[in-house]
Amino acid sequence: MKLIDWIDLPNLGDERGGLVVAEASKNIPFDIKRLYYIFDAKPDIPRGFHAHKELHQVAFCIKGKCRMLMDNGLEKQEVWMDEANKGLMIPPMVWHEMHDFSEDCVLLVLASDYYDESDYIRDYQAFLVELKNERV
Ligand code: T46
Repeated sequence: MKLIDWIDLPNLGDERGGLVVAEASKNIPFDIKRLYYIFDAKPDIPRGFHAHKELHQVAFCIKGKCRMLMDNGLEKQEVWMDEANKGLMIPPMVWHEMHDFSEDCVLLVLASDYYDESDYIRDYQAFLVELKNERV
């Protein structure tokens, strides 16, 4: 699977403004059980720094911009998120970090399951060990 995998949703907007639609199991490749959004993040305070064991997510930067670092243990890539209709897939077992939030940034995340802290791996060394165990 590609480390950077975007979902491009059409902008159905017109002269009145933009409109983007996400539909579970249609243009979003999982059943959406939760959404959350991050706003008023501080430009110099990064967030994330974890991987999920099972959770599938897709993140849309619906206003402003931020930089997302994605790391599958073999490869790291960084992308700018700054288009409201482009969602970045965050699959299980990808370490991700969000940096350089613009002051107006709003990051909307659709998730395949309810919040469960036991699904998080928040220690980078533990993440690498878990990946190694998966590969044997
Ligand atoms: C992710 C990235 C992109 C809840 O109680 N319920 C929730 O649904 C969420 C998302 C968070 N929380 C609690 C857990 C922490 O006590 O809210 C607090 C802040 O969460 P966290 O430090 O994990 O926030 P981020 O910005 O580092 O990560 C978040 C998501 O948690 C995470 O799943 O992939 O955004």
